[in-house]
Amino acid sequence: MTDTTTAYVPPKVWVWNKGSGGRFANINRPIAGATHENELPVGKHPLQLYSLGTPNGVKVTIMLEELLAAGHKGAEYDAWLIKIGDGDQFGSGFVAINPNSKIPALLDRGGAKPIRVFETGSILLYLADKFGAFVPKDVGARAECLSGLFWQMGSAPYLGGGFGHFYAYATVKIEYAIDRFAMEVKRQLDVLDRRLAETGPMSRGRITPSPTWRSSRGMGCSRSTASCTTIAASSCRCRTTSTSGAGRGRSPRGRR
Ligand SMILES: N[C@@H](CCC(=O)N[C@@H](CS)C(=O)NCC(=O)O)C(=O)O
Repeated sequence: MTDTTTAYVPPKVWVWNKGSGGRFANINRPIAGATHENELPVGKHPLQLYSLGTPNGVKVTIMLEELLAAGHKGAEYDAWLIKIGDGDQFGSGFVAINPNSKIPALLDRGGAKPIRVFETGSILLYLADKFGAFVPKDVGARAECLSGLFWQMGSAPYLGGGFGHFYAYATVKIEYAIDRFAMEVKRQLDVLDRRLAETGPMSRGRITPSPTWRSSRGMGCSRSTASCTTIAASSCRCRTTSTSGAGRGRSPRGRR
């Protein structure tokens, strides 16, 4: 293993080094809040989805499509593209819906007052509650379903994202960081594989429905299979759905 321990001494107090480079250096900063004024577009449906076809973004799109496929007409939505590479997530309108400036974010305008929802796990649960769908009522089955959801939330975005960052985006390839994240991502995928081995067979990219952790593969996601497979466990009943942009042909309007 390369010895990287002598090259860098961490400072006692970290300061923001704008010149650190990396693919997202131009949009990343250590403070929250909007960087510019920008109103978000609003369509004709109560549900407004602001997102992008990333592994995190597609989770909510899949859930909405599954709700529609299950006959929940109220799940019709307008999908709006948030180009994170261009910094759209730091516009004032988006930050008002998600103060954490990450896609996806949802605005439900169906009630007396608009309800904002951010964090994919929270959005999935909100939709499940709103439509009384996909999360089992039985206390044991519900616990199992939510355990799968929270496991996924705690693992996939951070570990998958961390792996992707150090493996693909970092300007310096740090063997220790790549090894650490690769090992954890592999272990998480093994958790998922073992669970899927218990819950049902998989054929041609589709998981046969099983009581909990229903899942799918091949969702048209542009990132690694690892991330796609992992995030799929978040939606408790998924069938294969092709997704590109923020929504699969469901008013996927770009803003520019
Ligand atoms: N914990 C968040 C993670 C969302 C997330 O990391 N989104 C990424 C895209 S996959 C993003 O918006 N990145 C923009 C940025 O970091 O500025 C969730 O589950 O919603």
